[in-house]
Amino acid sequence: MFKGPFEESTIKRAQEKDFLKIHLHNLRDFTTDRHRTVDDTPFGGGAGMVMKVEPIYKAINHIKEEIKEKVKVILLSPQGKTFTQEVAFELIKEKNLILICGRYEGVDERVREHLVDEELSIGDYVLSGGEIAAMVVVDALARLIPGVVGDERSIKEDSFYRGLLDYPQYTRPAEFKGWKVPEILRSGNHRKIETWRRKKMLEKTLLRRPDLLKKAKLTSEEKKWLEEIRKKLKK
Ligand code: 4HQ
Repeated sequence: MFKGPFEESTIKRAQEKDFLKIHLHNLRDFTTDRHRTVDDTPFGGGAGMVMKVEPIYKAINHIKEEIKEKVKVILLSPQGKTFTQEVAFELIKEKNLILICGRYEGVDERVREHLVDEELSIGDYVLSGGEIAAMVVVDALARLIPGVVGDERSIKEDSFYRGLLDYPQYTRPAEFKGWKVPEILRSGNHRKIETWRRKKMLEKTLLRRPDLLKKAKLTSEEKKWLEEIRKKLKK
């Protein structure tokens, strides 16, 4: 599952430049029975299967013994704290991460109680397994490593870097089927363009994700603009 996504684009580049090393481990390699069983029926009954604690314990120990460095153990699950850009900026400070990907209906609670440092969810929906969630986390982190994304500016200008949505972007042609690019962007007046963009970020965030504004770090000028935009929209 990991092969394709890890061999493309940002993650590929990060690995080639030796900024990132990804090691994949199959939990079945940490079993001892003939069928290499990683799941079992739940105590107390009920539908579905539960990931066993022992293979996960052995896998984590194996990795920890191998790297002999500080490592943060993360479980991907819908019960976790939501993985946001803010969490990404925290996680990128870590030297090593173990991302545990579960299948079936979940993992034995003792994994959370004794083996995991942090439980993360990539969003409120149910995936078939933690693998795609782990890939999402790896991708978001890889592009934060200095030197991986060519232009450092693009990280700072990212949507969410400042907790706001992006401003609208356009490229050539200046007119297509009568649909015009805003005149200001073609004016060459960089001060005015900058102001227009900052106001558009506020407007878009207010309209689509007002929840983000509570946390966004705004300058006093931006707070003033935001009030103006609020008034304008009420009319
Ligand atoms: N799953 N964010 C169930 C997720 C998920 C999510 C992973 C499905 C774990 C057992 N993981 N397995 N959302 O839905 O991270």
